[in-house]
Amino acid sequence: MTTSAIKWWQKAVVYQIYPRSFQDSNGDGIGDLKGIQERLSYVSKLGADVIWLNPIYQSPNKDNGYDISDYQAINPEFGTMQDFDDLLAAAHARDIKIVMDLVVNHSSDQHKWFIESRSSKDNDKRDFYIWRNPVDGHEPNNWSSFFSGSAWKFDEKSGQYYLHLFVEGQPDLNWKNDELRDQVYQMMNWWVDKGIDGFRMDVISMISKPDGLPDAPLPAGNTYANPVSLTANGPHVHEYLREMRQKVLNNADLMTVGETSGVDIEHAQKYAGIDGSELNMVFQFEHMGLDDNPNPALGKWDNQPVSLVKLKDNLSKWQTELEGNSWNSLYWDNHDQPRIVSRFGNDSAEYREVSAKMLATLLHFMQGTPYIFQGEELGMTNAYNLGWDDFDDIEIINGRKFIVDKEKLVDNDTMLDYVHYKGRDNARTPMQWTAGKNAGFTDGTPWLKLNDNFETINVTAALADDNSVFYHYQKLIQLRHDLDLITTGHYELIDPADDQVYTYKRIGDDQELLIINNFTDQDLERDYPVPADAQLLISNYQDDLGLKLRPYEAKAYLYNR
Ligand code: ISL
Ligand code: CA
Repeated sequence: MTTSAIKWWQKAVVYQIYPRSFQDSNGDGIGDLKGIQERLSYVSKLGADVIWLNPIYQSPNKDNGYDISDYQAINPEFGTMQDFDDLLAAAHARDIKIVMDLVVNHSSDQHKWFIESRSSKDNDKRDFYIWRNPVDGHEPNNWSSFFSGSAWKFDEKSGQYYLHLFVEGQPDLNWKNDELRDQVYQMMNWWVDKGIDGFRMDVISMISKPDGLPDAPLPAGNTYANPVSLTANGPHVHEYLREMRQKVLNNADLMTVGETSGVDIEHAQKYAGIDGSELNMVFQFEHMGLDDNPNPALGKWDNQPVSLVKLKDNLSKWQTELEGNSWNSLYWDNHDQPRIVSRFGNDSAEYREVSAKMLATLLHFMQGTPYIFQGEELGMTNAYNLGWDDFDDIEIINGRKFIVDKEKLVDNDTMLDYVHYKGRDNARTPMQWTAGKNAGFTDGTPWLKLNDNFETINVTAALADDNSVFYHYQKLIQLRHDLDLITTGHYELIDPADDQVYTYKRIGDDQELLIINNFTDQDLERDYPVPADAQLLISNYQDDLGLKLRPYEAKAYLYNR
């Protein structure tokens, strides 16, 4: 890849904001748009180029805003459309772009389309959703919802079931319907005309369902089957995205990222092809599934550490296979994942900061567009102080009902361990700004309990400490902006079978980078050839002992070839 061909979003770093938990401005305990605007200087200081906002639209909040009842209205909890316009203008004044969440695999069951659709079989919006007759008095197929139980909900009034791959309040839209697609594009263009800078597209890989909606393979002993192998990358998905590209995305210089659950390399190359026919990049999930439970009925619920060799193998595959034909997104954390330092790092007092910096270094020298989820840049950890009465996330609540109460697959305490390891609320606790009341997030009662470590881990402390995780992220962002090699270099993994250290190169015409990451709490030694005049660009220790590596040591060298 040549430097002159670099697109702005290929050199950009994205900061993801979960509005509900970022900054409350009016004391109701819920983060809001004005709160975000107050904190823009913080995002500027970090150096991020783009903010991705999780959904801020009108929503009954069955799945925290991912169930949208009006795509063109702001959820009053977050403010008004004027607040949004002000935020967008304020961000642009600081040269920060704003990417919006687009949730059009499903709507809320309170959306006017669904209210009409449900009203009768011959309503002209009936076909905007996926309705089927019962089969032998049962659900039309064996698909499970991604949030437990059947993916079908029976509607007494019309005697049919509707499909909801997520919760009941999230009926799936029928993308086969031309008028539906047209309405979605109109809505998107309305946001583009407002001047937004792009879209993050929620489960966009699932918008085209397989013909005939066949059963999914049912693991022995299970009642319902995870349909992802059938619902992801369906028969018309690329056709729909090409159409969207023509009708919306080409109308401005946007950044687009598809959240593509179930994506493989072959499909990613299409979704994110550099020919520009669909999207700019995708979020793939394979590296987030390496620590899933071996029992498919338990899915993600487990508490076992990831294998470094598998992680290397997987990330390297994505680096290699997408190079030159499509584009990666790079992420560890988001609002659906636990905190990375607690998952792949070490969140003990001794190693939290150094391992958080190691993970950052490992990811931020790769090819792709990096995403940082709020608080990741502080090394925020999982929230072990939250108990069953504190959780808000529907995935956790339904998961416990199904796995513990109904199917009795594990007991309550084991499930709690799993939730503390993997649950989505780990990411969703309020942002930790100060050591003061409610971590400076709100004057009121926070909607979700704070992580009780906010007195030590917070923005004020991070900004006052030259060696903080924050400044390490700031430096990584700066390096990406300054050094095109991080965007363009060819990726090469060193020692794939080494299960302690993750080392790779980024190779350019004249220079190369060597990135070394000790994944263990051990002192180790390696013998990579490093030229004597190599320049140390960044490290998470104060001094450099060369290839004698201390616990979680991470560093990057730059040298001429
Ligand atoms: O969160 C997951 C596992 O913990 C994923 O299965 C997730 O549900 C999937 O990646 C889709 O996520 C997106 O759509 C969901 C929403 O709940 C998530 O927050 C969103 O990121 C439904 O809209
Ligand atoms: Ca508020």
